[in-house]
Amino acid sequence: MNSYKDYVKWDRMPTTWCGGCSIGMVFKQLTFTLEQIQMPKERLVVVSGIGCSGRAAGYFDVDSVHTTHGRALPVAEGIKRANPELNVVVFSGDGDLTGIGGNHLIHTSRRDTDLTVICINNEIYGMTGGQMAPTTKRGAVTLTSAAGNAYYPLNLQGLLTSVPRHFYARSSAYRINHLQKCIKEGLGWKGFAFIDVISFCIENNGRRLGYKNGFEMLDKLKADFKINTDPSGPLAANELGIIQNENQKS
Ligand SMILES: Cc1ncc(C[n+]2csc(CCOP(=O)(O)OP(=O)(O)O)c2C)c(N)n1
Ligand SMILES: [Mg+2]
Repeated sequence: MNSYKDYVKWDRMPTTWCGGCSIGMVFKQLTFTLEQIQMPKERLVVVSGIGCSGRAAGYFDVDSVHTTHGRALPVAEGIKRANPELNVVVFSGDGDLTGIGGNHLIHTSRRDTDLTVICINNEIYGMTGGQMAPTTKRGAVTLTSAAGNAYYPLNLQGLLTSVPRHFYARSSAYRINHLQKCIKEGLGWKGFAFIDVISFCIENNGRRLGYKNGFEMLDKLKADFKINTDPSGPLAANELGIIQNENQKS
């Protein structure tokens, strides 16, 4: 029997993540889920890109790769294609996966490669100081949008569900049971499973937006998002849930 603790490299603790950061919360839920399904350690590979979220690869006590910025998906796809027996989990940030790695996201999802992607969507380039990302809300003040972000954020749900066969889940760092369910179903999905985890960054984004601490940001996630257990169409902006389609026809 593996405990969730067996999936963690304890000699690397504490992590580099700031106090009150949501990345550690999601990291922990992933380890809990691995324990629940008794994922064999030798069958699991974790791949990350660069960024605070990307540090996760180094904290899992399984084979892992900390790739260059934006390149987690092609590396993960290579691993999966070389050894289809492996469960390949990509754990990375919104900037990494949807910004610099955005082209890979389009094509890896289109190829329906059997990967489970956990995207820590804190709506910012956190590690580098808080530059606006493709996920940053319109009007949000960031390091690089002092007058408010002039652009629309990327519609991740729309992008990922434009592939006929798809698995897109939106959860949050606050709804931990729902997050575990999404991760579990994503791991069980044969194909490209993308879990968009609405998260936050207090140090390089939240304070600029007027939050005092991580708890206030977590509380905001609680207030803003509701779980839809049986969505009949696309998730509304304030909804968490799973959108999946087995249909392979174009
Ligand atoms: C090719 C390249 N470009 C830019 C950078 C600088 N860089 C490092 S982390 C990062 C942003 C990461 O943002 P995100 O993926 O959202 O992760 P977070 O830190 O928010 O968890 C950037 C732009 C880099 N390391 N390599
Ligand atoms: Mg980010």
